[in-house]
Amino acid sequence: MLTIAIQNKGRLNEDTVALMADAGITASASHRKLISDAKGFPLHVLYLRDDDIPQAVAMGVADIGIVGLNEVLEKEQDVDVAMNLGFGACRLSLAVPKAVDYPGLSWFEGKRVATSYPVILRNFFTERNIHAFVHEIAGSVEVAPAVGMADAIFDIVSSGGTLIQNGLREEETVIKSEAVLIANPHIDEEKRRDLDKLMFRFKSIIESKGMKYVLMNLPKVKIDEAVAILPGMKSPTILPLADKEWVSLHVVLHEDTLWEKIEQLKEIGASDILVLALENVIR
Ligand code: PRT
Ligand code: ZN
Repeated sequence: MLTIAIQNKGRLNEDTVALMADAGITASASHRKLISDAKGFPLHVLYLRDDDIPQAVAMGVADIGIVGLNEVLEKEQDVDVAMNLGFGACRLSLAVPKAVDYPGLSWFEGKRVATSYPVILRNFFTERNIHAFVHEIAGSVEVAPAVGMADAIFDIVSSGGTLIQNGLREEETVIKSEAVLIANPHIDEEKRRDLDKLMFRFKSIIESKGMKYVLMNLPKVKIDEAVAILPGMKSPTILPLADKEWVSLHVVLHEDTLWEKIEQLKEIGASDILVLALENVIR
C-alpha cells in the first residue's frame, strides 16, 4: 500500500487535505498522530514538517509526498516530480532595501544575502558567476537587512506585502513554485499502478477547476451558429424541447471565456441561460 507524506500543519496542509477529499480520500483529522490510514483509497498518510518530506520520500519512508517545489529544489533529494497540483503558488525572489539604486545582478557581488534557501541561492549565483555571501537563517529573513545582518534577502514571495512592510523591493525572481506531488523513483509495480490511479483523480479535479456547466434554450435554426461559437469540442449537447422550434443546449465552458461566449450566444437568440458549478470532468 502507498504511503503519502503531507504537511502536518502550515500553509499547504489545508489545500492538501481538501484535494484528497475532492478525490474521495479522507485522512484522519488528528494532526497529533504521525500516521493514519485513509478512507476511500488504499493509502497510509504520514504527517511531517514540509522540510522533511523530500527526504522521507527519497528514503522510502513514504512512497509519495505533497510539498512545495521550493523545498524539493532546496533539498536536492532523489525524487521524481510527478505532477503540479495548482495550489501553494509563490516565487523565490531576491529583494533589496528600497533605498538601493539597483543596476542589475552585479549589485550582489560581495554582498551578504540572508535566506532559508541557501542551496537554491548558491546554485543561482554560481550559474551567473556572482560572488556573494549566502547567510542561512531559519526564519524572519525579511528583517535581516533592517537589523544589519544582511544587505539583501532571498525569500518566498506571494502577494509581496511582507517585502513592502519591511522596506524591501523585489528585484529578481529566481524560481516559481507551487505544491507538487513527488514520488520515490524506485517504487514497485503495484505502487506505481496505485500512484497512476491517484494522479488520474487529482488531474480530473485540477482540470475541472474553473469549469462551468452551462445550459440554455436556443432556436433550432441557430444550432449551427451556436456550434461555431463553441469550437474545438465534442460538445455542445443538443436536446429537443416540447416546443419543436427550440432546443436545449448544454456545454462545459471555462470561466475565462464564460461571459464572452454567453454574450455571443445571447446575440443569436439563446435565452434562459443557467450556469452551474461543475464538480469534476473525468476524461
Ligand atoms: O512547519 P513547516 O516546516 O511544515 O512549515 P513552514 O513554516 O516551513 O512552511 P509554511 O507552512 O509557511 O509554507 C509551506 C509552503 O507553502 C512553502 O514551502 C511554499 O511552497 C508555500 N507558500 C506559498 C508559502 C507562501 N505562499 C508564503 N507566502 N510559504 C511561505 N510564505 C510566507 C513567506 O515566507 C513570507 O514570509 O509568506 C510571506 C510572504 O507572503 P506575502 O504574501 O506577503 O508576499
Ligand atoms: Zn518548513
